[in-house]
Amino acid sequence: MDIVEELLQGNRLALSKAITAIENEYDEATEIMTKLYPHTGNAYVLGITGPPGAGKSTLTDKIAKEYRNQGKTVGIIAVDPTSPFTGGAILGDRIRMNGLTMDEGVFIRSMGTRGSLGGLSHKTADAVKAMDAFGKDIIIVETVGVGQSEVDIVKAADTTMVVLIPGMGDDIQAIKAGILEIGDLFTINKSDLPGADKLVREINMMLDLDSFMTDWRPPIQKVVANQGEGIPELLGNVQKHRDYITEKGILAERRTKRAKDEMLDILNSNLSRYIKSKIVDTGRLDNYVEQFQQHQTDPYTVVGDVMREMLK
Ligand SMILES: Nc1nc2c(ncn2[C@@H]2O[C@H](COP(=O)(O)OP(=O)(O)O)[C@@H](O)[C@H]2O)c(=O)[nH]1
Ligand SMILES: [Mg+2]
Repeated sequence: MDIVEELLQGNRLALSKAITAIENEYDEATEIMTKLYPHTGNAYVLGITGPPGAGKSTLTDKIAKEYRNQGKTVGIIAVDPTSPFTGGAILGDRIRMNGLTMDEGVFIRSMGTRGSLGGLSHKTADAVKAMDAFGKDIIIVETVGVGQSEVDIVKAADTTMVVLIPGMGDDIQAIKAGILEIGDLFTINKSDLPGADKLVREINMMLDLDSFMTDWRPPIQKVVANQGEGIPELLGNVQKHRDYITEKGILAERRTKRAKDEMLDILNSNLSRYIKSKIVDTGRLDNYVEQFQQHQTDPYTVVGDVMREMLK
């Protein structure tokens, strides 16, 4: 029996192998995705992002347990774009998500960059699909939210939760500016620490100024993740957002947009690979550059020629 059949029958090892193939861009990954695709589209994807140390993993653990209490199965993908080694990430998350690793209804996977950031958002999206096809009801994608690549990762989510903590000082301005547009929900974790209410007021003010505001105003919820305080309310807000985007057709819109981006993404990366194999690896690029330097030709002319050659 092949790995996809096993995965579809609920074999966890097969799911694990499929994600490893995706992560390492093994040749069979494309075939796996092709076979899995018809079985996707049933899971709901919750993105959790925020600065390092905000308590995202602690929160993910509590949220997953609450979903389990509701009888839902959960997949967790912890993406650490700063970590070149998934092994390290796994260790950290295992500690944070202790009780979950024993639960058959939860599947946890960490993904790092393995050297290059390129393609991480695409790989994350494919890992989400693998868990979706596996049959998980809810898939949580946890990622460190500081830059564009992380924002791209969160685009795979249906609902995006931004986690902030009090006492972040000036950093907060920069972080808030970047994540304001992507937050469907704002969670103020570590509300046991001073400054939580001040942070709520600040975010409220920023939301007041947001000219792109639709009729969904992101709720701002205070929680204490390590004590499990505020978690059921948080899930209530996720559900409200889910209902809202479903009723308004926004969920369908988002998924359509995602399918478009994905198609272009795959096309782009295939083209890049083709260009690398034909132009870079063969030494042609070096030859061209030499010619440019001697003013025998120019990049525009060469690219024109190369394009004609490729499209033949
Ligand atoms: N005081 C306090 N500490 C917390 C809370 N939630 C998590 N932490 C701690 O914050 C640290 C970072 O948590 P972690 O979940 O790894 O953060 P992540 O980097 O965002 O995933 C850990 O030491 C947690 O125990 C909270 O609500 N209050
Ligand atoms: Mg974490």
